[in-house]
Amino acid sequence: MSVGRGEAHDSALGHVTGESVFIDDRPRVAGELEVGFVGSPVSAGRLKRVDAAAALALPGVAAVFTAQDLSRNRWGSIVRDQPLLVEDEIGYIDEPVCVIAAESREALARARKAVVIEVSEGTPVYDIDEAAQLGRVLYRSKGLGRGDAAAALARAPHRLSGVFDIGGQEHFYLESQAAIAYPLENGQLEIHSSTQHPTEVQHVCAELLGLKQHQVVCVVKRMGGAFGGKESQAAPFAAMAALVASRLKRAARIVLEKGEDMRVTGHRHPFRSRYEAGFDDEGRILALSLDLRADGGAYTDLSPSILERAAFHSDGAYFIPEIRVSATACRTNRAPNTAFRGFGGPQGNLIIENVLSEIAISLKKDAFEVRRLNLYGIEPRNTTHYGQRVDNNMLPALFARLHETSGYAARLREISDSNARRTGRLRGIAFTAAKFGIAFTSRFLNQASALVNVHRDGTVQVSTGATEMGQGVNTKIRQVVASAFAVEPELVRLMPTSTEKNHNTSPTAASSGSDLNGAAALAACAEINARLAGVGRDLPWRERVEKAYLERISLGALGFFRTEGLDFEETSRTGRAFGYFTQGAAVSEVEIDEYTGDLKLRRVDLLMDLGRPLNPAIDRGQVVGGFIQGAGWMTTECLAYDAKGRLLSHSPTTYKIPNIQDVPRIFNVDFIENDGNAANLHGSKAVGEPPLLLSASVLMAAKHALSFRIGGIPALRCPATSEEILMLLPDAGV
Ligand code: LUZ
Ligand code: MOS
Repeated sequence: MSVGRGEAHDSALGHVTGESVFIDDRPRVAGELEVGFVGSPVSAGRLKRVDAAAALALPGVAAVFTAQDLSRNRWGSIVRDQPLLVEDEIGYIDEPVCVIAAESREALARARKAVVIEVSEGTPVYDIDEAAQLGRVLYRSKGLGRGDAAAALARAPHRLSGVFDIGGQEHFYLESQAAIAYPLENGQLEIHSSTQHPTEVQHVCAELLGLKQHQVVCVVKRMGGAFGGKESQAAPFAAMAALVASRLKRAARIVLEKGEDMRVTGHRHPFRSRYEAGFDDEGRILALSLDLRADGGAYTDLSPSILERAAFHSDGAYFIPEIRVSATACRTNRAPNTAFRGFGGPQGNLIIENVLSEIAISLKKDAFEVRRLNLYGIEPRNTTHYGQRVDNNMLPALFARLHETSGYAARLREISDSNARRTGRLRGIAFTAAKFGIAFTSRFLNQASALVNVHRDGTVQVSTGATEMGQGVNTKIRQVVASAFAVEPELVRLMPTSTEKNHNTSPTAASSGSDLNGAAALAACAEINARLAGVGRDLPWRERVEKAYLERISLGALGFFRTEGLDFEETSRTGRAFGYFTQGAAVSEVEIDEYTGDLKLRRVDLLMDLGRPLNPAIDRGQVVGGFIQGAGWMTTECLAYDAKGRLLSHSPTTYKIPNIQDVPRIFNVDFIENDGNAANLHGSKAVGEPPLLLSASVLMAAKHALSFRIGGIPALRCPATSEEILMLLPDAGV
C-alpha cells in the first residue's frame, strides 16, 4: 500500500531539472500585455488626482486603469472593505492606485515612473496601542474564557504580569504574486494564478469586473511557495490582470518584483499582548488573563479568523483552570496583515510559552518541570478553555520521551556550569510544546470535492480543490488514490487545480489540504470501487477497468467530504472547534556571544505526533521546514520601516531569513507512534503548520540564557535579534 510510504514528491524531478512550470514560465501568447501598478506615495491621506497623460503618451503603453474602470472596487475574504485601487482614502504607502498595461516590461517600467499621483497627506498610525486608543479596531473577538479569572488571580499566591511584543514576518515565498488572464469567447476569462484559493480568485475577478461566476475559470498548476501569503492576497493581483484582459481583450500577465511584493502585501500579524498569571509555589498556573492585540494593517483581510485562532491557541499545551482571553485586531496604516503558516496560532502559543518561562525564572525552577506540571493530562485536566476535550492526548508521552532522548536534564546542568564560568558565551536551553487545532475555525470551509477519472489503460487522473505549493499535497492524494485502487502510484496523476472541475473550494490552508481533499478523493474512489465490485474480481486492474468500460459502467466520480462533529457554538463560545490536535514538543539549545549578541542554534530535538503519517518523508520535510521558518521569525527576521512608513527591509540583503548555516549542527527529528487518530484520513494528522509553533523553544532558550546574566526575567521581545540581545545584556559580557 502506497499510503504510509515515503514516496518521492511528484514534482521532485521537475523542480531540479527546471521542467516544472510556474506562472512566469508560461510562454507568451500573441498580443500578450505586461501589467503593473503604481502605488500611493504616502501612508495616509486622500487621493486627489491621477494624471496618466504622460504615461499614455509613451511608446508601448496600452492603457491605464483606475478605480472608475471597475464594476465594483471593494473586495475582502471576510469583510469587503479593501479597494482594489485607491479611490479616496489611502490605507498604506505603496497601496495600488492605478493599473498599467504595456507591450513590454521596459515600457511598463517607464510608464510607472510617468504617472503623477496627487494626494493630500494625512497622519498615519502605526502603533497597535495608539490605534486601539483611537478606536481604530478592525475586529474585536467575543473572547474565550472559563471560570472567574479575575477572582482566581486575586487569590493566587504568586502573580506576574507584563507586555509581550511579537514582530511580524515576511512570507518570502520564492515565486512572487503572479497571474495571467486570457480572454475567451463571450466575455469569459481563464485566469492562471499563483494562489492558494482559486475559488476566491474566480469570485473576486468576476465581481470586480461585473462578470458572472460561470464566466471565469481559475487554474492553478502549482505555486513556488505561499505560506499563507497567497490565501487571500493573490486575488487582487489576479484581478488586475483580469481587468486588462477583459477590457482590452488581450492576454495579460502580472508578476510582482520581489521588493514590490514585500512592500505591498501583508505579513504575519505583529502582536502586543498583556498578560497576568496567577500560580502556586510549584509553578502550577491557577489563573490567566490575556489581552491579545494585533496589528491588522489597513483592511480586515483574514484578521478576524487569525485573532480567533490566536485565542484558541493561547492555552498552548497546558491546562489553565481559570482563564480569560480577549483578542483585538487594530487598524493601522500598514499593508493588510494576513495568513501566515500557523495563522495566529504561533502567536497565541508563544505568549503562553513565554508566561511559563517567566514563571520558572521567577520561582527559580526548571522550566521543563513547570511545563510538565501544567500539561494537559487526564480528566479533569484535559478540557480546553473553549470546552473541547483534548482526545488522543499524546502530550505526556511526547514530554517523557523527548526529555529522555534529548538528554535535557544533563544538558541543563552542563549549561548552568558553563554559564557560571563566564566564558563570554552564554548558553540556554528550552523545552516547549505545541498542540495545533486542525480544522478551519469557519465551519463552512471544512469541505472539499475531488474528481477521479479512470482511463481505459487503467491510469487515473485526479482533480481536487487542493493547490500544490511544494508541500506535497498532490503526492499524498496520489498515494491515497493508488491505495484505494490497490495500484502503484505511478498509475495516478494529479491534474492542475481548476474551478471548472472543482468549484466552491476552500483555500488550501489551515494544514487541511490533504485531510479534506484526500478524504474527498477517497470518497470518489469508494464510489468507483463499488461500481466495480461485480466486474471481473480476479482480473488484473487494467483488464478489469476495460471490462467495466465495455459493460458501460461509469469510471469517473466526484467525491465530496465534510468534517463531521464540529460544533463550536458562537453564543456560549464553547464546543468542538477542531477535528483533532496535532501535537509536538521541542528542545532547543542556543549560544549567545556576549560581545556581539550573536545567537547560534546549537542543537534542536523535535518529536511530533503525526498519527500514522501518509508520507513520512514529506512530513519530515514539513517539520524541518516549518521549524526553521519559525526559528527565523524568532531570531533574525525583522521588518523595519522608515518614518514615512516605507518598508526598509524589502530584499534578502536587509531581511534576514535562515540559511543553511543557521540550521543547527545537531538536528534530530522524530515521530511518535500513534495509531489512535480515528478522526482523520488513514489515521494521519495534518503537518503543515504545527511544527512552526515549536520554534518558540528557540526564543525561550535565548530567554533562559539571558536570565543567567540578568538574574531575573529578561524583557526579551520577538525577534531576538543580535541588537535586541545586546541591549538586554547588563554589560559587555565577562
Ligand atoms: N484560514 C482560514 C486558515 O480561513 N481559517 C482558518 O481557521 C485557518 N487556519 C489556519 C490557516 N488558514
Ligand atoms: Mo494558511 S496560514 O494555512 O494560508
